[in-house]
Amino acid sequence: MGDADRSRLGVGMVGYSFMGAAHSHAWRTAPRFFGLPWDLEMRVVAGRSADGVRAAADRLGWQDATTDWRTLLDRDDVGLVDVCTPGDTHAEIAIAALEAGKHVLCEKPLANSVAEAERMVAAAERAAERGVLAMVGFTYRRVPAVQLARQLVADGRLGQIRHVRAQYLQDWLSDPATPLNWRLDKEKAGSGALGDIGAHIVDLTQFITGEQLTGISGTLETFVTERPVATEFSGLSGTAGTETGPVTVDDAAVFFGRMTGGALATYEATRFAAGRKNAIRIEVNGSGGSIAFDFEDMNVLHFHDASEPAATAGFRRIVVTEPEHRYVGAWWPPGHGLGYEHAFTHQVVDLVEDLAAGRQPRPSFADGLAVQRVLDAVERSSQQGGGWIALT
Ligand code: SOE
Repeated sequence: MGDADRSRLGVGMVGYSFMGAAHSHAWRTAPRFFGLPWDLEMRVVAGRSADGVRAAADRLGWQDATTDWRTLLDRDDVGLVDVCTPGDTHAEIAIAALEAGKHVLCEKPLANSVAEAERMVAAAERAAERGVLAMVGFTYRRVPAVQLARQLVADGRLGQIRHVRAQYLQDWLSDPATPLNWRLDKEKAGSGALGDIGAHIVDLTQFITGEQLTGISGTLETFVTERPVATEFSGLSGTAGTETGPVTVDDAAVFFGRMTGGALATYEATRFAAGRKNAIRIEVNGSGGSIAFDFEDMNVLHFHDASEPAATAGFRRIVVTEPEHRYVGAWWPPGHGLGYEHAFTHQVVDLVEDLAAGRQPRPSFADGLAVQRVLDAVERSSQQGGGWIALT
């Protein structure tokens, strides 16, 4: 096929802050390292401030900037809308984009409520009948060591899964002087640590084990209920003003559940784990062995094979940087590791390959809804003092 015959996918992105920057990097980088079936065009970025969005377009590599995301829907040169806004606008933008015939990539968690997520799934199902497809961005699935963990489970190397242990530990809120931002506002974010980072470990544990949670019991806590209002905020830090305002979400979530195969699963999501920066720790114990992953050492997977002789058995540290490992061959020579941003690039690669093949990308909006149901169950359980909430 000659270059002139290659299809092009024009992308329009909504939001240009932390996630917008990570997604922009991925749209720019994916075609440069991976042989994609389609050419990508970074057409337009939308945001609320005219100056801010124009500066972001120039900095992040977008051709046009607009303050009205709805204009993306009328553009013939935009085939996909990438939603990088806070959760309160996901449903509105994603549903409108799907109805306008645009593929959608939507940041996690899918929505701020189960009702919104259900409407998004219904819109995605209607769109899929016309070949218009939607994906939710649980990016950590695309870390090569996570892919290897899933492969080991799928290959039966862990046998019957008995324990799933998951933590997502950050500390960027442990200082009470850290100012408020939208992630601490229930109206905008839906929930706190639960939806922001707990959603990731719910998705990861279900992805790695191939099992679903069947019920949950949990509790939420807000340690610091009042914080300074920010005069400006960028990424996860900002400048504190003199006024204060309420924190309306949880600071930490602790919950446990049962999985379809009978395993017990425990979860801890907090932004108050002093010294832990982005520690996503997943351990799975089965009748045949165990795997352990920590995102703070993200190029490594620990694997214990219980069939090895007892005298020499034990966790092996596998450095997941070989060309045999998923995605790795497109990057550097063996041993030269990957980082946070690579998972976003892999997400674009998988998405574009699926779109070009007319395949439903995963995680789908239905997968996002399944996670949303778990988040909702944890909130309800916490309100009832930790009571058991069945999920299936
Ligand atoms: C903040 O806790 C945050 O940026 C999350 O919103 C992201 O999903 C995670 O990748 C890193 O931490």
